[in-house]
Amino acid sequence: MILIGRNVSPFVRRTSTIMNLLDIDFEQRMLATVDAGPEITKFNPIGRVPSLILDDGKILIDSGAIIDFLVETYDSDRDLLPSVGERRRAILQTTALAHAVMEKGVAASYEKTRRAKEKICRKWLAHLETQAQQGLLELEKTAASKSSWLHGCTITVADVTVICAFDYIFARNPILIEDSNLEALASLSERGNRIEAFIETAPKM
Ligand SMILES: N[C@@H](CCC(=O)N[C@@H](CS)C(=O)NCC(=O)O)C(=O)O
Repeated sequence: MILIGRNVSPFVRRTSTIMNLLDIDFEQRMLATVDAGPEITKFNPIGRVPSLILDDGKILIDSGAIIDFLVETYDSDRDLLPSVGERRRAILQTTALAHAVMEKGVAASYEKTRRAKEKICRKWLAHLETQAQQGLLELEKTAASKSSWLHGCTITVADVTVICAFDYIFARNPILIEDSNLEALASLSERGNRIEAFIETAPKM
């Protein structure tokens, strides 16, 4: 299988980390949306990453759809995401919130880096940053109320997504983390980043 995209993208990183946790053998093509648009568009008409090229040539797009396939195919015990029930819903809710933090963090980063300086809309940027920060504060409450991983004593898709979201914001917009008191998230990230699956995907920002 071939994963398209670099781990500086939190969406790509959550996908590659899950592939590592599931011991999947894969090649990763480190294409960046900023300078490899036409190449990336071959695998996703919208030109976004990640995409996953399967061994039979089929292509999956969007981290959520890719992870759904990976868990269904390679996680026979459904350790990363149960197939039914209340715990599944709780994991998906935490994952959705962390995914939204990623979206707002990436949008804020694009506002700053992909526009001419005089065209940056400060009000919109502040709005995006507030949204990312509110999401992190809510995730902090979840993390602070748990003694182990976010949804039980084993790591799940929620932990992976939260850690990738936290690390992305910390790298791109550290003031959002420093301004909040996110000790439980910081300690979750520290714990995750000691695992080989995360060490291998740590982005070089
Ligand atoms: N919902 C998608 C979001 C993917 C996404 O927005 N990726 C960014 C990279 S961080 C991208 O490709 N941006 C380029 C663009 O939107 O033009 C997912 O979860 O995979």
